Amino acid sequence: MQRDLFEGTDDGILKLKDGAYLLKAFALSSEQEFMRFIHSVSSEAPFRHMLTPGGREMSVAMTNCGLAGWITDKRGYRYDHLDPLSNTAWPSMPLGFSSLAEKAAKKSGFSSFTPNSCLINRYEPGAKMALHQDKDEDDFSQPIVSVSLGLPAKFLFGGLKRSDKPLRTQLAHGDVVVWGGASRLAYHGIDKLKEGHHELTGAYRYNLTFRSAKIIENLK
Ligand code: MD3
Ligand code: FE
Repeated sequence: MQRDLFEGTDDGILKLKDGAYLLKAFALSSEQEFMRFIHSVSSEAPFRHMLTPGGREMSVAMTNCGLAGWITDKRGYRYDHLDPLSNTAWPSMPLGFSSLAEKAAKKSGFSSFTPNSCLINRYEPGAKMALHQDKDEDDFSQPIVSVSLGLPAKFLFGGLKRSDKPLRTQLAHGDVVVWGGASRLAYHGIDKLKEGHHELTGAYRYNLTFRSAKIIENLK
């Protein structure tokens, strides 16, 4: 059992590392709402394979909701309040989802998390995300909260340097992880997704990351 690799807390919260807390199955009771929400967001702002600044197509398909959305193209990585596919605002973030993320953050000791952006990643078999840091936000005192749905994936959790040997753990359907404090700028990635079938998501894994992008003051 992976459980005994990690330090437990009284609340069913597992501490992965300083600042990183796993709330096993925390989103399970909202799985239907999450899937309905993903389908409604992607009917307005479709999943797409964005280009890295180096010109390579990402294997993970992405969309966003909220005041700001994370995008990448040849001009770089950034947040924008418009979907570049439609030049209109991203779909809004339902209150129920930001409140689940806020609740998870609070349980992990981050009492004033106010996400204004949610990146939705869709993995098909073979899709992966190379080791990277999330550093396009303005305020690293705010955590990022992730919700995993569907097929399980192997998560790589490294240190503050790319060369730090990553810890490996599985992220399963319904798992919520809060990444803040000393873990906020840790390198992380997802191994190539294995084929499988999940009763709710079929051949896919979805990951939602709730973020405080603080883009508002940057908007023209
Ligand atoms: C650790 N997503 O969207 S979620 C991403 O499963 C991203 O799709 C992965 O990395 C996914 O940027 C991993 C877990 C995660 C998210 C943000 C983090 C771990 C993190 C930020 C800092 C440290
Ligand atoms: Fe990331």
